[in-house]
Amino acid sequence: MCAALLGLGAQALRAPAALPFPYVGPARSALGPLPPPRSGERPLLNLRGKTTETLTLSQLRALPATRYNSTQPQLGQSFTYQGVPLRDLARRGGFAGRDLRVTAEDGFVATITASDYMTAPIMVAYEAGGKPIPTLKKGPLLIVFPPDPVRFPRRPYGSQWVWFVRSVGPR
Ligand SMILES: Nc1nc2c(c(=O)[nH]1)N[C@H]1C(S)=C(S)[C@@H](COP(=O)(O)O)O[C@H]1N2
Ligand SMILES: [Mo]
Repeated sequence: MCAALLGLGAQALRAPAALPFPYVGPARSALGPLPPPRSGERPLLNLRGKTTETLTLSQLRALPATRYNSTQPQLGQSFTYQGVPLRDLARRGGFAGRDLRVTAEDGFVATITASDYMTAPIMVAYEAGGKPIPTLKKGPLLIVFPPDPVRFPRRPYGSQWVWFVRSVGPR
């Protein structure tokens, strides 16, 4: 029994294996200056670093991008999502390695841990199937997890699939 308990302990304590970050498009820096917003564009994301930076869609597109297929748990629909990895947003905001707080337009708040977003390409998605994400599909911004039900099972991760995302910052 002792060995079994020790075994379980080792299992629970083992750091999860890092998943690949499938970056797409031209190499982009998370830290560099961003293009000015396009005229008429509305602000989409508040990045709460030392100061708060408000990003539009074209500015989010200028940041490092990842893209993969995943199933949105509430919609039960799969899309090829594209967005900015939380790791890159956190680097830009100067809080990489700290647990994150993600807030939504409807007041919903979730925590995403550093041990998850630093080792897996969890993203703020701005595009699904090559198009901006409509409200009915939980856009314009939503959190998307890689399609790994072992590492990111619906419980407890379902509550971290935040939709209508408004801000990302340290917890
Ligand atoms: N913006 C927003 N995102 C949200 C929520 C919410 O109320 N508002 N609920 C969360 C919770 S608690 C869960 S369990 C899932 C809901 O997905 P489900 O209905 O498929 O379980 O979305 C998460 N994302
Ligand atoms: Mo939930």
